Amino acid sequence: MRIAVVSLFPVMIREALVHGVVRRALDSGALEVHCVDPRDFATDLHRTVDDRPYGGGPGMVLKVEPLRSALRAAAARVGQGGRRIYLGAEGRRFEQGMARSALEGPGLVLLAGRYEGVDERLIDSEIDEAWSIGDYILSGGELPALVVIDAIARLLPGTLGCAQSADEESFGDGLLDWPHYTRPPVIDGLAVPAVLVSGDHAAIGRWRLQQSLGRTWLRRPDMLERRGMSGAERVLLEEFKAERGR
Ligand code: 58G
Repeated sequence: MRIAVVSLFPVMIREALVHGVVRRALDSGALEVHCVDPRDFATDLHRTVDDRPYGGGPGMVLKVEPLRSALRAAAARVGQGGRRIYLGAEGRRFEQGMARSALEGPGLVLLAGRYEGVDERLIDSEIDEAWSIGDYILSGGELPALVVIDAIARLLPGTLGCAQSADEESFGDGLLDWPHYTRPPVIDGLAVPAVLVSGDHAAIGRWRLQQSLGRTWLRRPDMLERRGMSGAERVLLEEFKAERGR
């Protein structure tokens, strides 16, 4: 998977990619991240990339020409079929399924804007989609780009999110994760749920699914509504509710 990020702060991108799963994906070659700085494509003495907004108002807007050159250089790094995505609060909410769908193509071009945004004509002519990581405004698209890269990296071959089967993983099948425990078996009088040390793997599997269903019902009923439940799952959830009442 190739990802090219167009950003005025390439160091911010590169320095965030040296840890954990993302680093391993880069080291193994499963992931390539290329940074393209629009400033390198500015043609004037001062390497200008921004200008005042037409119509007036505060702040600056990223100019078309250096951004367009940078985007085209970035697209060339990714190759044919790489979707060009603008990160902005007006975009489509980024969700797990979008990270998964990214694996189907050769890669992505991510445009991280700064200032008040980018000239809309560039969005119209050089961008395929807009994605948002949530309903808040950030000072730049770099953190959203890193969020997208991280979510994709852990799905690549040889990483954790890939090793976990889709039906086991949180969100992979539209449910929240179950609770996790490790040693010691008792701490501050709090014991690990007995089923987890029973050695009964079928019972453990049922308990985990029940916890996932119960937590999703409690915290994200919207997710459960969208996903639906099998008959067996309904029984598990009813049992969760009954136990919670006691
Ligand atoms: C208004 C303000 C329009 C992504 C800023 C455009 C990017 C939030 C997200 C911008 C972002 C998100 C310039 C700074 C986009 C540009 C960027 N803020 N929620 N800010 O994913």
